[in-house]
Amino acid sequence: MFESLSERFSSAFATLRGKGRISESDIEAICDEIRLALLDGDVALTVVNGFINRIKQRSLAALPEIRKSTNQSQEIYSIVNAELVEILGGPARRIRFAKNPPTVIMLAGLQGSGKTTLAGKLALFLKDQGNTPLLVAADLQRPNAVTQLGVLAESIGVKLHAPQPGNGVGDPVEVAMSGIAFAKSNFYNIVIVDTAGRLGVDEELMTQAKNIKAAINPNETLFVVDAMIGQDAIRTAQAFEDGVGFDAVVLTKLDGDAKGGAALSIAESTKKAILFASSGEKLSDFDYFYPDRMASRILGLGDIATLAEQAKKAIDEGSAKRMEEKLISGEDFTLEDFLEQLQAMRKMGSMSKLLEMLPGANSAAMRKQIDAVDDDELVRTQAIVQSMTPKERQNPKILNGSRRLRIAKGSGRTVTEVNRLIDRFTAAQKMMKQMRNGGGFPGMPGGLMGGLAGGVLPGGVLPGGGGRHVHKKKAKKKRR
Ligand SMILES: Nc1nc2c(ncn2[C@@H]2O[C@H](COP(=O)(O)OP(=O)(O)O)[C@@H](O)[C@H]2O)c(=O)[nH]1
Ligand SMILES: [Mg+2]
Repeated sequence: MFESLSERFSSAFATLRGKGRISESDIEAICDEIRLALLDGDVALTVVNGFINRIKQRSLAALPEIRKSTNQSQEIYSIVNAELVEILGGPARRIRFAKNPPTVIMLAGLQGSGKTTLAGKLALFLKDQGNTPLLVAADLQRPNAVTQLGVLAESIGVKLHAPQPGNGVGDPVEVAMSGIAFAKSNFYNIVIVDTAGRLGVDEELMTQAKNIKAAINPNETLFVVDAMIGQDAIRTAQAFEDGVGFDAVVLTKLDGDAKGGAALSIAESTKKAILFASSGEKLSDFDYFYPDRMASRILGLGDIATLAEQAKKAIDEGSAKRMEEKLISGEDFTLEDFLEQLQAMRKMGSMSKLLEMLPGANSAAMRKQIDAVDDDELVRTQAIVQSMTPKERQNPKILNGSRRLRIAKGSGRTVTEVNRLIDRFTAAQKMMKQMRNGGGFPGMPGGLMGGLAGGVLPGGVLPGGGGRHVHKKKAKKKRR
């Protein structure tokens, strides 16, 4: 998502950067370009118009000040970024927990929008934070809806409250209410109520959701919407607001290749916060929604904050510290470290998703690398490194022909693959040295970047090799 949008923002700003001194007509020109990019990206017309007007007004009003700046395009960039964060909902909002537990969260939305999946993701997310969630299956419309939630609940070790089998269809309002009573008497501190959806907005669906809501009075009613449905998202949101009423939005399927217009227009058009973002079919593809990080991605700056957080989760503190000390002391990055980083990366999830968070991920060159990433490569690479002796991992220089042949046999790979890995590792090692001198990505465990570069990127090495380098190189290329 956002690839084409982000590419167009980048190129619009590249033109502006080339100007040096910025005039009123330059501001008009970039506003026109952004306007077209947003409309092509399926952002709602009213949202686009408001956005462009604010940018134009702010930029023109600040023009005398901007002209004094040594980096005038950067000033405009900051205004666009601030307005982008604003239409994405401003400061991130968090769940409002009930003063007296349980906190009741109800999910509403069209069929297929991702409610049931979200119920599981949310339960896991809250459980990991030390809560005791209860999942309530109040979707009695489809026969296997209860089973679907039951399977999810079991896989994450969360209790499911569902109608007793054999009781006929059952009443969703009753199931929801008995779920809350069950949570109270058994000390579950959060109740997540999954409800039924239809393919389109219809009267009966709205009434049912409204009745459930009236009966259980949730602390948060979340409208779940598939970001792939584009302009329809706004109409659907309006219908749910009128028919049921909701407190916040959850965007799902942000991993899709849609243009992303819904994500951009929904907060602005509903005036509700986007609380969570769902970005894949796996239960871990889920997080709070951060307007500033999303804006950064759209502007082509990547999402280093999320990447660093995920890295922190996957890499244990001791190993991160050891890596840092190594970087500082100038000690060599060994295959042993490399293996450790690869294992951590596997814990972090899909490689292409991780790489998409890097600055410049939507540039043509990076896109090509990301598209060529093969997640199984990580597994193969790991097998090769594991077939080396500890001595070889510490000192790859001793890897002569016969050792390489033995490793290839041991890991079931070819000698060519072993050679390629060693070449990549050497390149990664070099990159680590560069990072030591260049500062690297702020907040990123250093070794991880080495792992990324040597382990999975088909081209071998990331562009630039360190935080500052990336920007410099990109800027240079674009100006030509
Ligand atoms: N790619 C992707 N698929 C998702 C996401 N969330 C849900 N899905 C898929 O969308 C389909 C419908 O999801 P489901 O939770 O059953 O929707 P519900 O009808 O609203 O309960 C399922 O195949 C899910 O695996 C997401 O964030 N990304
Ligand atoms: Mg469902």
